[in-house]
Amino acid sequence: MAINEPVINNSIQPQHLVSDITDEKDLFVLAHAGVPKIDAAEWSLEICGMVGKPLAYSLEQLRRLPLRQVTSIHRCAGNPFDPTSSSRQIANVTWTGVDVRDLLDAAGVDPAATHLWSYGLESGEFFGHEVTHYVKDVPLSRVEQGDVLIALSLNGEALSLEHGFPARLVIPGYYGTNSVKWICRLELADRRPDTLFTTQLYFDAAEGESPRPVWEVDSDCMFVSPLAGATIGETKHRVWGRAWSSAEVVSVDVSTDGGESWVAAAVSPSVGYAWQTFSFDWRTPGPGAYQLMCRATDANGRTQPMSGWRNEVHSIDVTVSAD
Ligand SMILES: Nc1nc2c(c(=O)[nH]1)N[C@H]1C(S)=C(S)[C@@H](COP(=O)(O)O)O[C@H]1N2
Ligand SMILES: [Mo]
Repeated sequence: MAINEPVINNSIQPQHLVSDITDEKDLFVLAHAGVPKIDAAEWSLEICGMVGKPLAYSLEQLRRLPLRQVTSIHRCAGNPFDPTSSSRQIANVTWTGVDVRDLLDAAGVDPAATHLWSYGLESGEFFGHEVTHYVKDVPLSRVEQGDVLIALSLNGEALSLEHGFPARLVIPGYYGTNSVKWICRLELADRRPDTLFTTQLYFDAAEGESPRPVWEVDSDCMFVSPLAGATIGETKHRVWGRAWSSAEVVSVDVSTDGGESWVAAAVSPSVGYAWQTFSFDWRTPGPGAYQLMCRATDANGRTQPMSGWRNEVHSIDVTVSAD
């Protein structure tokens, strides 16, 4: 039997950020140990661990529960072996599903539980590591805030197999790595699980800091127009892009001189967990080569490093032509 292997298709282009909601065909796909085969009729979601009453739901049972819709950024953290490399795989999509809070209420969570462990169905191999279930965790306090979903659909359509059919976890505001696809088990516990994707990978430290789980999305932004390498003819050009973070983005600063000076761009209001749009009318100073940069700051005061981390400042080179 062939071993399941990683599926990594994360070539997000700025053009994919033009539409407010990312089309499924433009979405990245990540599957560390490959895409499993699923029999929906056999599938169930088990809720176990530190609960009063362990439960199991079939797909039909889940579909009959109250469903809610959440539009959220969907952000891959990039290569788990290398958080210092820039990665900007971002999308903005609408999920429909059951709030995990409702499922946990039905099961009766032990007050001593602190973490929710989630299991994907698949097994396979990830760069020499054997994977039996893709396991992640989230603090129970995040689940209790609401909008953590067992999602059944993406942009109004039933989930496709590669995006997690029949059901996946979605944790708005958290990196995509936490949103476990092909979910089969939710387990309540009073600690973090010690597994490959929780305490070995996706547990990283910026220089001088102690390791922390890759949970909340860092502040970040990206130019959509102009494109890197573009030649601009106009004397006035509308520079724009998308900005996002786990908290509201309160400002985006733009530099047109390689980071020497910065001006505040206009930023659209924050709506739920969706990305925000920034824009800036650039009066070009004259023909020549320019380096444009953008830098977002969120309501918690977190801004972007200039280099050396997954959310480093986005920088593009453009040319202003003579005519
Ligand atoms: N079961 C399972 N869930 C998973 C993964 C995985 O490998 N297995 N990859 C994660 C990562 S790293 C990301 S970025 C998102 C990607 O979701 P998508 O492929 O639907 O865009 O799924 C997450 N959920
Ligand atoms: Mo990812």
